[in-house]
Amino acid sequence: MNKYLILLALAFLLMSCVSKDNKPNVVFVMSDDHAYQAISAYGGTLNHTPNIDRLAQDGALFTRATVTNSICSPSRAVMLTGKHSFVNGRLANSGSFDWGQDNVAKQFKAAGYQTAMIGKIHLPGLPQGFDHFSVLEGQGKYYNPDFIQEGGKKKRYKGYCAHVIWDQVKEWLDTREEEKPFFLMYHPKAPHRTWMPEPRYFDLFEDKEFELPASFYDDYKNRPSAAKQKMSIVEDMDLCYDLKMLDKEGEIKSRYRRNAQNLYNRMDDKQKAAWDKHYEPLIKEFKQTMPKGKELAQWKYNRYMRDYLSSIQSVDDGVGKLLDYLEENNLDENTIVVYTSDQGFYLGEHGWFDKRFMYEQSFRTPLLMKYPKEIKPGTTIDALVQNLDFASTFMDFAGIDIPSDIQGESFRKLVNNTDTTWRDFAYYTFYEYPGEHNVNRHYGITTKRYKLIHFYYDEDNWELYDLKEDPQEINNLYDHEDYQGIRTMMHQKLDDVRAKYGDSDDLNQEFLQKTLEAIEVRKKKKKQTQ
Ligand code: SGN
Ligand code: CA
Repeated sequence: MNKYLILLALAFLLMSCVSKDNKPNVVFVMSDDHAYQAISAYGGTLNHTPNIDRLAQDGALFTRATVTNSICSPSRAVMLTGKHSFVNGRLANSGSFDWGQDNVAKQFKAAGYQTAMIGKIHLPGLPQGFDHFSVLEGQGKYYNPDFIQEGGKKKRYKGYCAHVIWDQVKEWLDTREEEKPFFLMYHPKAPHRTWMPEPRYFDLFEDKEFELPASFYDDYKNRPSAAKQKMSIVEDMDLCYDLKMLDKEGEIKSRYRRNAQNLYNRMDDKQKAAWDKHYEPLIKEFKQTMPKGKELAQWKYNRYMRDYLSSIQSVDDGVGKLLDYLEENNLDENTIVVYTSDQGFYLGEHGWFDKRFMYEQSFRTPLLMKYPKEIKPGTTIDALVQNLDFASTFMDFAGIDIPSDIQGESFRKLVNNTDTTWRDFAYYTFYEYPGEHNVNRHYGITTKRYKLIHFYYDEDNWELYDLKEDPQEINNLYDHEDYQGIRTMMHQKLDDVRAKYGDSDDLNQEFLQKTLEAIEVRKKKKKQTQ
C-alpha cells in the first residue's frame, strides 16, 4: 500500500513538473498609438527600433494585423475579452466598462498562472483577473505619472513614464512566484499625444529632415466623411500643446496653452531645466522665422515627427530590457513575447495625426511575436489577424480551453506553420461620434485587396477601395462602373460577416440612442453646476 502511494506521489510530482515546463509564460507588450510606419522591422526609414526588431528577427512579423475599433479603450477591451466592441460593451473612450465579464487574464489565473498588468489600460474601474496591477490613471502622464494600484490606491512615481513602468515590471518579475508560469501585460504609455520625449532623446532626430508623405495634401474628393475630420496637422495641431512652442512671453497663439502649461508644471525643477534647455532655443528660432503656409506645414510635420519618434525610442529601450532580462534569467526559450499597439496612427498620411478611421495606417497595428519553441526566426505572416484574436491565441498556447463565446480565433497554427488557412476578411466598427477629432461612426470590411466602409449617423456614405491599385486610399470606387461586381461581392461579404458576429443596424441605432441620452445627461449636469 505504502509503495503504491509513493509511486502515485512520484507520478504526480513528475506530471506537475512536466506540465509546468510545458506551460509557456506570456509577456504581452502593448504601447499606445505606435504606428507600424515607425518600426524599422516594417521596412520604414523614419527611425530605428533595434529592440522591437529583435522580435521579428527571432520570431514573426505580421504585415496585415488590424484592430476592430481604432481607439484606445475599446481596442483594449477587445484584446482582453476576445469579443467585438458591440459584444463587450466598450464602444468608445467614455462610459463604463464591465470588468465582471470574462477576460483573458481571468482565464490564465484560473489555469494556475500568476497574472499582472502594469502600465496604461485606460478602462474605468479596477482591473479584474490580475494577481497584481499598477495602471496609469486615465491616459497617464509622461512625467511623474500617477498609478492606480490594489484597492484603488493612487501612487505618484517620480521620473519618466517608460522607466517608471519598466522598473515596476522588473520588480514584479524579480519577486514573482517562480513555481508558477506567468501572464504579464506590460503597457508602455508612449507614443500617445502629446509625444513628450525623455531628455536623453531630445536631440535624436533634430538633424533629420522628414519628407511629407505623398497624401499629405489630400483633397478628400468623393470622401465627405474624411473631409470633415478635425485631426489635420495643418489645421488642428496646436503650436503650444502638441508642438511645445510654449513661450514664456505668451505670444504664440494657442487654444490649449493652459493644457500645455499644466503638463510643463508637472515637471520638477531638474526636468524643467532639461526641457527648457532643449525647447527654448527652438521656440526662439520659431518666433524669429515665423513660417507660414506650406513652410509652416513642413515645420509642423517635422516637429511632430521629431517628438513622436523620440518618444518611441524609450519604448524600444524597454523592450530591449525585457528581452535581456528574459535571456539573463533563462526564461527566453519558454516565454512568448508579443509587441503590439492599441492601434496604428497617422504620421501625416492624408495630412493627419490621430487614428479612428478604417483607412490603413490606423486600422493596421504593429504585431511581432517571438516564441523559439514554435516560431522560426524571420517568419513573415500576411494573414488578416486582428487584436480580436489575441486572447484565443494565448489560451491556445497555454493549453487553456477557449470559451465558446469568444469571437476571436487562435492564430497559433499560422505562426508555427501547421496550418495556413485563415479568414479572408477583417471586420471593423467605430462609434466615438459626436466626439473629439470629428470622425463619424462607421463600420466596414476588408479583404486582402478590397475595402468597403459605411459612414452613418448624420451621413450615409459608402466607400470602396482597391488596395492593390490605390494603397493610399484616395480613390473612392464605390460608384465606379468597373467596380460594380466587386461592390456587390463586398456587400455580400459584409452582410455575412455582420450576421456571423451578431452586428446590425438595429444595434447601431440602439447605441446611438444611448450615446445621445448620455450627452443630454452630461449637458444637464453641466448646466446644474454652472
Ligand atoms: C485624447 C487626445 C486625442 C486622442 C484621444 C484618444 N487628446 O483625448 O487626441 O484622440 O485621447 O486617444 S489630448 O488633448 O488629451 O491629447 S486614445 O489613444 O486614448 O484612444
Ligand atoms: Ca491609443
